[in-house]
Amino acid sequence: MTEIHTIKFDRKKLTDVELIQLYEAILKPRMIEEKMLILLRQNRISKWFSGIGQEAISVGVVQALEKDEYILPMHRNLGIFTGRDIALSQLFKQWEGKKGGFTKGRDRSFHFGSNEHHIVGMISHLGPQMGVADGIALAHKLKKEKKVTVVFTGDGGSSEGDFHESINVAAVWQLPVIFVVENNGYGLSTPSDEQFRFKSFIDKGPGYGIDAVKVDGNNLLEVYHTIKKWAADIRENPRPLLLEAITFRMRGHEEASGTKYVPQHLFDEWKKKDPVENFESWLFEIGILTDDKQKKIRAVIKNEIEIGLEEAFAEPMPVPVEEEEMADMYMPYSQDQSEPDRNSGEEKRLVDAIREGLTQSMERHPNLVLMGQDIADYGGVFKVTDGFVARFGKDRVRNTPLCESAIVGTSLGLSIKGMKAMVEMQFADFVTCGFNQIVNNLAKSHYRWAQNADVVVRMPTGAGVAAGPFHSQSNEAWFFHTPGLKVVYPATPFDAKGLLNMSFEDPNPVIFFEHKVMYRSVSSKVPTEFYTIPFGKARIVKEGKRATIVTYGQGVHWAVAEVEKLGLDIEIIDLRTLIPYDQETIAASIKKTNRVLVLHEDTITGGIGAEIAAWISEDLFRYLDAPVARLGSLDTAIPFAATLEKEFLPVGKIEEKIKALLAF
Ligand SMILES: Cc1ncc(C[n+]2csc(CCOP(=O)(O)OP(=O)(O)O)c2C)c(N)n1
Repeated sequence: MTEIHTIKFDRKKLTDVELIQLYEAILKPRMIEEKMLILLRQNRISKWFSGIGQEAISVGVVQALEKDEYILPMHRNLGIFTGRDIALSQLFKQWEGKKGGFTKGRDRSFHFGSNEHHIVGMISHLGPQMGVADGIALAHKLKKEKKVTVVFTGDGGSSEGDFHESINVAAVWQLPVIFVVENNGYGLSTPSDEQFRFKSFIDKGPGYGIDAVKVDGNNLLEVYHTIKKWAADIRENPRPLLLEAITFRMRGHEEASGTKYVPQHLFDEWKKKDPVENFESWLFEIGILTDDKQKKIRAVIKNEIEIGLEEAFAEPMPVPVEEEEMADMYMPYSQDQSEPDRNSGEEKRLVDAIREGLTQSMERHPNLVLMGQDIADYGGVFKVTDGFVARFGKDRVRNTPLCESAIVGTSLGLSIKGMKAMVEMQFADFVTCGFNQIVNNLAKSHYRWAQNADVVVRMPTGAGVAAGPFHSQSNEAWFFHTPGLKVVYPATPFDAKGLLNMSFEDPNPVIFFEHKVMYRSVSSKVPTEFYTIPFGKARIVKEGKRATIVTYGQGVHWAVAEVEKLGLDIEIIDLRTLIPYDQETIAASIKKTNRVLVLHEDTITGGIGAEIAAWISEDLFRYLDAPVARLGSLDTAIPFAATLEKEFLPVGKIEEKIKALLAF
């Protein structure tokens, strides 16, 4: 029994049994950590982020919630995992990178989720967690499930834009999320006064128009009672809460990084507030805990840890199987391969075809939610969702604040709850503000912990409207280079509707490009009924024998116009989807024509054409009578003045390029 006892506890109506359960719950993560620190010194585990001294927050939160309420913890929240009764052997395997962990050895430490345990682990970037929590809470709210979601952040992580964006979204949409800020004084080596200027996180509550409360983060019962009370209230009356838990990081950022930058007196002061020892000594004091009882509890936990460790160490390191690694980037989905008759239906513009596809997918999937800036009553800046609110209601057609990162995070949260989401980027250029969530969260979560992101990000893209560097970019190559995403880029209204519908059928994240110039300038026949077009099947736009042009998007229309003008016997292939792209159709064409030009609107260096040209050179070299030709835009930002923009685009150079290819 320890003697220090500086924290005052109020048991309220907790029974003796419940107090002992709370004691077991806080002791377990402490004992696991103590064991991990020994294993670390023995070089048997590689990295450790200690939560010693902060356990009361995790334990108080997890014990106060219902078992089926989602928690999104950070790197020091072991108590959340043990509180959800995760098998220790599986947890230890996760830390050791074993296949029997939660990520098949693909991600480390607490970077995993488990729907079974209603836990969504972090990605390293910290802040993105908060947007994901918004999505889970939105799903609960839409389904009227009366559940609370709790998400953690540190005082350091709260400097990230995601903190602001996610709390603001939760406030505007009145989402049942508790944002727990563990204010432990440091973000790595940076003390709070170099991290922020305000005195207290709760001062931010009124700024967002939400409630905010502060608790002693080392007082298990204070955390527990506070969460119990607020969670009960929020379940009935959904809204966010900002909860600041004051605590202290008793060890280094991670074990290898030391603590030299922390003054000793802080350790001395906070040692007296140790959450486990204080709770323990109070339980002794009120006669609920005895030496004998304590010994028994410790023995049970120790035994569980040892058995878990034995099992985890016994498992060999994972043996890589390339096909499995590749396949797991995506959720398996077997798509309908049939295509409807291209010549049926009515003449429609690209924008109308997209609107029709979106409408039909909304009817087909009642769990599909649309989110984007100005997409509700205003109908979006390109009017794609015009009239949708009247038809589907504001719950499913949601105007968002100006915050791409939080909204993409929200879309993943909806997926976790089995819903589908569409995020409309107002312009493809603005995706940079949601980039992290797309390339690190949406793209990687299936590979990491088998959670698909059932999300379509619609991207009004492209130049030709004299809109300058930030409303004209072609940025498909950024996503093409990110495993885990599918990238779709239709060139006709017929394809746009079918491919958009397929994007909503496919449970994987799809980046869907829509060319702004083509919205209202390109028309084709579009069947009125629902149909899909399979991904990975290019279209031969025009057959020819002398050369092949491989292209997509606006490039298709440029190529057709140029070849018609020149009257040449050239085959034109529209890729339609970039990931996956159709190597079979390209190869068959090149075997016939022996010459190829890869053409796109995007800038040339590192564009998609570079990849396709490299693949053709490597795999089809023996069929080529000329080097693979490539044509894209100038390697500059996109200029505003129409004369400059015209020169930037490759359209004026196609004739010369084709002639050189044929003459080689
Ligand atoms: C975007 C990003 N920047 C930097 C880091 C490196 N990093 C990891 S944890 C951390 C400190 C986080 O501090 P805080 O949020 O207060 O949590 P604590 O470690 O104190 O629990 C930093 C800088 C990171 N993981 N992600």
